[in-house]
Amino acid sequence: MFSDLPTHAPDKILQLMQMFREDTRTDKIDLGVGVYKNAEGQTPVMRAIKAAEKKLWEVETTKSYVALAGAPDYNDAMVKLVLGDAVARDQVASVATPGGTGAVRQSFELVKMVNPDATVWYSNPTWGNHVSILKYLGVANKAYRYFDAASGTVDFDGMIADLNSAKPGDVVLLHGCCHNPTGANLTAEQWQTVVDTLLAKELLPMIDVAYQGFGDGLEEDAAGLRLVASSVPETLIAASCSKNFGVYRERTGILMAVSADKGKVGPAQANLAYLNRQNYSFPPDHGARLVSMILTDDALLADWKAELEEVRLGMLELRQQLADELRRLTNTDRFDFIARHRGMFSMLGLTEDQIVTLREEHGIYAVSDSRINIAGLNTKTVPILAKAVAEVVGV
Ligand code: PLP
Ligand code: TYF
Repeated sequence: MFSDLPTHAPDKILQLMQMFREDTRTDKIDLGVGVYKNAEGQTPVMRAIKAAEKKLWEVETTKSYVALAGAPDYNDAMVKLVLGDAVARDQVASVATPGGTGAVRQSFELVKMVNPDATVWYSNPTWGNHVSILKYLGVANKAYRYFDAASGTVDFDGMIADLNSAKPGDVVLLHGCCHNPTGANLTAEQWQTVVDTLLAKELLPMIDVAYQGFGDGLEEDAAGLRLVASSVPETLIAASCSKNFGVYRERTGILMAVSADKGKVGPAQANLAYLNRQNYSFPPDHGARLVSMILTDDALLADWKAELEEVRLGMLELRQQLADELRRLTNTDRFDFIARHRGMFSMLGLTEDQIVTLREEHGIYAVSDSRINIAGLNTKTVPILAKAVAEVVGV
């Protein structure tokens, strides 16, 4: 059988990670994979996570199984963090998952199980794993217009026109905030129009939120998804703790099914737990436990929020510095959008050849679609990147 194994197209981001590791230049700059890095290039364990880990070591008396849905404390705390007061707790079914990816995957599986005729609509472009998992599961999928590369803004008319061609019961995959890879996000007004479209066309929103707190703030970043969840009959939400708690390798995420009809929550809960059981039985607990310890302890919560805010503001400063520097060097407003984008990413609008030149001649690693990770920069490397970009675009 093994001789019949197929080959698979590699993930271009993970491939780039490997190329960066193998590059022996000491002044190389990694703007590839979406992992937060501080000015020293480190991805630190957050202070509140360290403190929670220390406490957990002291108080944890067993590593026995928890529950198919994960720890109830974790589910409660995460539902509150993501949804706030937008819906009542008894309108939400939820299960802990291995990372946001586990939640994304199981939301697609739920769609496939219940409505095999549904098409999942995703933004063009989107995180590569969305499309990859949809294809792997054999779920019908289609792109909707999202990004206008020329202006660096959302092509909102195109998006709504495409969603209007969806059939009732189709699923619309939305990024809750900090769109990956473009960095271009919907305004409050545009979220409202999306809600109107979902309602008019009877579409099911599936919201992937992997960067809450990295854009405009914890509450601000959840405003769009909260509007959706409180306005439409049913919403699926996949949330990740990887970035905002910095617990990437612990695999900490949650899948929520929100229903206006409380009578639907029990069956939804049973089905989410069923999917956990089919895939891996009990979800990982360590990261989830740390997250719930932080979210339910005033001092840890305050410290986590303070550190997250430092991270967010640091990225905003780098965005402004890069936009200013590019404006000065190119003498155009072509790159002003970088300061207006939010989250870890922006797409620079360079060609694949220009990205290759950045890598080969300048040791600067960006994804081939010209996505850069803003957190891969620091105040010293921003001018280096700006100069290299100005050079490859020929000014
Ligand atoms: N969704 C998006 C848009 C992402 O960028 C990521 C990034 O890692 C994830 C989901 C899932 O992350 P994880 O599975 O590491 O929690
Ligand atoms: O987009 C990113 O860079 C992050 C990290 O297969 C990531 O979301 C990238 C690729 C991948 C898993 C995570």
